[in-house]
Amino acid sequence: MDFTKTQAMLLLLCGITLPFATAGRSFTVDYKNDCFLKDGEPFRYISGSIHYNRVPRVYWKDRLLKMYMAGLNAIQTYIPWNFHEPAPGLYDFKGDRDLVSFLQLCQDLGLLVILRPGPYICGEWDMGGLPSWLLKNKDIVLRSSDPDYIRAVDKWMGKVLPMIKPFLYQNGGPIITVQVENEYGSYFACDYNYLRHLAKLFRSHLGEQVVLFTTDGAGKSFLKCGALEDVYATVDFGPGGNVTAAFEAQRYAEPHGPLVNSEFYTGWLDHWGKPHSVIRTAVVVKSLNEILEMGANVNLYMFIGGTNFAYWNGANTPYFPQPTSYDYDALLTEAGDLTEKYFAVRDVIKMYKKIPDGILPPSTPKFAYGTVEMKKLRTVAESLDILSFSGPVKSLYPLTFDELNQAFGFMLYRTTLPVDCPRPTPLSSPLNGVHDRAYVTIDGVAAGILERDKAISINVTGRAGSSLDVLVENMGRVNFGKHINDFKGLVSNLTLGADTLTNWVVYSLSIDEAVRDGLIWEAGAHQDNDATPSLTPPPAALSQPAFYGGSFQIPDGIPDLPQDTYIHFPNWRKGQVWINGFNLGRFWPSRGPQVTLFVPAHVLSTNSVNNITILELEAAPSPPLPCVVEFTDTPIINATIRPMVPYTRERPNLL
Ligand code: NDJ
Repeated sequence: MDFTKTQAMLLLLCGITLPFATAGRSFTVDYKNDCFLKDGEPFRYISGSIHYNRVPRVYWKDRLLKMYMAGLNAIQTYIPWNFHEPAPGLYDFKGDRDLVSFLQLCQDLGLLVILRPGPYICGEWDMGGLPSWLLKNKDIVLRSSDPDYIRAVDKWMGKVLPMIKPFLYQNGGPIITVQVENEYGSYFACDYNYLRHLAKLFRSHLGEQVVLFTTDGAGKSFLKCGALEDVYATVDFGPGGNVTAAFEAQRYAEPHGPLVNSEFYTGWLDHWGKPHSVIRTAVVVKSLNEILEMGANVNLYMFIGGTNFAYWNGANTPYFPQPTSYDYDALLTEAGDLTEKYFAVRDVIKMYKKIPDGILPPSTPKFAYGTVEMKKLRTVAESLDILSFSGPVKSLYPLTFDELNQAFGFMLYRTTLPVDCPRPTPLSSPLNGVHDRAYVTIDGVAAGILERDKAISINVTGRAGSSLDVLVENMGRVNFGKHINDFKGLVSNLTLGADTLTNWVVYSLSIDEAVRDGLIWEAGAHQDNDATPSLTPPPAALSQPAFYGGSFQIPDGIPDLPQDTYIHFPNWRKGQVWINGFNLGRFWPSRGPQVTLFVPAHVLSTNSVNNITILELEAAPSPPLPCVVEFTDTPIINATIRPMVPYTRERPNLL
C-alpha cells in the first residue's frame, strides 16, 4: 500500500512528523510494462557504485557531485558489517562510518540510492564484509541458516535496518531498492531457508513496501541458488559480451519486470603480484550503449573505487590478496579525478537522458611535497612491551588471531629451536597454515619468509635453544568463494626438520594504537642488533621487521595546502604506513602492481610537523641507497618496481 496524502494528514493531525515529506511517494516493480514505477511513473535508473567506506568522508560530496554531473540518477553502495561492528555489540557509525550522513548527502544532492546491506557483500573487502569475530565458533557455516550465524545477523540487521528505514523512498528518503545478500548463487551452500529468512527479516524492519532484490551472475546456474520467490532477481555482467544473452538469463528468473544489470564492470580488481587490470573505454562505452538502448537499468561498478585504507582489502583463492588501491580503472580514479572514461560514459548517458547543467567539480589538485628522510626507530622485537599491552599468552601449539580476539594486523609467535641445526634445516608449514605471511628471525637475525600458497618451507640454521620469532601478517581475509572462513595467524603447526615446534609464546600486537599514541616514536633509541652472530649469514638483503620514522612540514606561502599527494617507497620492500597515526594501508612495490599510496590531504597538518611511521617487514633501503620516502603528484598503480639491492647475492625466492 502506498503512503497517501490522507495518511500524511492523519499523521500530521496526531502530531507525528516524519523526517521527510512522504506524501504520494512510491517505488514499485511494474511487471506488466517491464519497468520500475516511481510515484506511479515509469522509471529507469542509471546508477554508479561508490563505497562510502573507501572514500574519506571529506570527499563524499565531491565524488557524489561528479556522479550526479555525469547524468546518474542513483548511486549504489554496500554496507560493510565489519566496518561498523568491530566487536560483538560494539557499533561505530562516526566519521567515515557515518552511514546516515552519507545517505542524507545523497538525498541532498538529488541522487537515489540502491542499498546493499549484505550481510555478506563480497566487494574485495575483508571477509566480504563479515566480521571475523564470527569465527569464534570454529565450525560456523557462514551465509547459511547456521543458528550462530543467524543470531549475529539478526542482531546486526536489528541495529542497521531501523537506521536506514527513514531513508526509504516511500518514507521520503533516497533509497529505492534494497539488495538481499550478494551473488548468493555463486556460493556453495545454496540454502534457500537462509535467503528466505533474510527477506523476511528485511521486510520486518523496512516494511512490506520495500523493493527487495537479489544480484547474481548472468547465468541460469547462478540464478538457481541466488534467486528467491518474491524478491526481484537481477543480474550482473561486464562489457564486451552479448548483452541480450545476459538479460535472457535474468528472464529465466524474472519473465517480466525491468531488466537490471546491478554490476556493469567499468574496470576490474587487482591482486598483488598480477598485472593492473585495465578495461578499455571503447568496450565499456559500446556495451553500456547496448544496455541503455534496451531500456534496461544499469549500475556502473565501480564509478569510483577508492582506497582499501588500513587492512580492509580482501583476497581471492588460491591466496592472492588485493592491494591498497581500489582504483578499479573506474570512471573516477582512486583520488576522484576525472578520466577520459568518465567523459566517454557521460557522452553515452547524454544520448538517453538530459544531464545536469552546472559546473563539473575539477580533479582535486595534487602536490609533490618531495623527499623525507626516514630513520630506524626500533625493531618489532624491541617493541613488544609497547605493542602487546596485555602481555603474551603461552600455548603448546600456536594460537590463531581469532582465538586471541585480534582481527587485523600482525601477531608475533616466539619459541626456541629444539635441536641444533648446523646445516640448513627445513622450517615448514606442512599444512600451508601460515595465514598469510611470516617473517622469521633466529636470535634476532632475519632467516626468511614463509607465505601462504607460495612458500611453505625455508631452510634455517641455529643452535638448540636459539630464539625463533615468527611475525605473522594477516594480509586480508578471503572475500569470495567457499574459503571465507579465513582464520589468521599460524593456523597449523610449524615443523623444524622432523620435529613439531611447541611451547609458543604468542603476542597479540596493537600496532595501530601504539602508532596513534606516539609510543613507537617516544620509546628509547634503537639498538642495532641485526648483526648478532649466527651460524650462517641472513638471506641476502633481509633484515628484521622494524619501525622507521620521518617528519616533514607543509611549506609556507603556497596557497591551498595541504593537498592530496602520493607516497612513493623507493627501494623499500613491503610493509604498512601511517601518517599522523592514520593507517594509509599496505605498500609492496617489490611485488606490485601498486607502487605509490594515495594520501588524502585531510590526514596532513599545516600547523605542526607530519609524522610518517613505516613498519618495514623485509628490508629498508640501506647505504649507499638513501633511506627516504618521496611524496609525488602522480600515482603509480600499474607497475612492479624491483628494488635495487646493494648486495651481490641473489635475493630469496620470494619476490
Ligand atoms: O558482487 C561482487 C562484487 O562485490 C561481484 N564481483 C565483483 C568484482 O569486483 C565484486 O566482488 C565478483 N567478485 S565476481 C569475484 C572475483 C573473483 C576473482
